[in-house]
Amino acid sequence: MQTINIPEGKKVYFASDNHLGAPTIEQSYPREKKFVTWLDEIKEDAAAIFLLGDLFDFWMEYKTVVPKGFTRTLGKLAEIADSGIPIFYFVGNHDLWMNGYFEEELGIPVYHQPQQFTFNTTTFFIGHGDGLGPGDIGYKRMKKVFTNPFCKWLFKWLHPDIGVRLAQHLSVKNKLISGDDDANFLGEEKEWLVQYAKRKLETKHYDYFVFGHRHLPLEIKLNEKSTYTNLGDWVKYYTYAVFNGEKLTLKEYKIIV
Ligand SMILES: [Mn+2]
Repeated sequence: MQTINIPEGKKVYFASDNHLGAPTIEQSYPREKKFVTWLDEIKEDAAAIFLLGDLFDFWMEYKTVVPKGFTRTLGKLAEIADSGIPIFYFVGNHDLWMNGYFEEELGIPVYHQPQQFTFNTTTFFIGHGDGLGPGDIGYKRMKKVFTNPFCKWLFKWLHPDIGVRLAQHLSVKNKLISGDDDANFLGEEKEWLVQYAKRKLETKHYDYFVFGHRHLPLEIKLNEKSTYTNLGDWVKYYTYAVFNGEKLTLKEYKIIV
């Protein structure tokens, strides 16, 4: 559990699921430009920035090599982190092979599991949201392969030009592997992150649950005091959440870049 004090007038920002590089680097470039413009804007009053996964449609770190591209995003994150604004990264199912680069190069801590945070006195449960709760079964099966040490070792020995291209192809083409079901609201009873959050609340209170992964902007009251917010995405919705020290609000970034 980490506690962050939010000074008067400052805010905490949340965004997820940019899927940079998909379907191609060129085609995702306008989305990247918009995201970097947003980062540039929020740094003015950000007390902290949370990126909740799938920033990249595919990310792989070899010992001395990372994928090409995303220079403006990485540069902007470096600039903001260097200015003293803490940035927190939670891996998504598309970029779970992060292995030290963000920490060493950008000074950004990377989490592979959901975490609890307290901002002033408000409690948050934060994560990407993949594989939590009931359902998402095809993806859970694939995640076992993705995180298997032997599979990771095998993949690493493919030449990056082959390995990265193969992974990009699979990521864009295969929804079972990427774990992205069609993003339609299933109804509260079937939304597994709602079920997951409700179960969590049985043992401990949180004011807010914030996840990505669904690619659907959602704000769902779980009970009188708790809310589940899904951040939507930066592919279709360009949505983000902002906490002003009292309340979390879901917003749309409307600027046309
Ligand atoms: Mn995603």
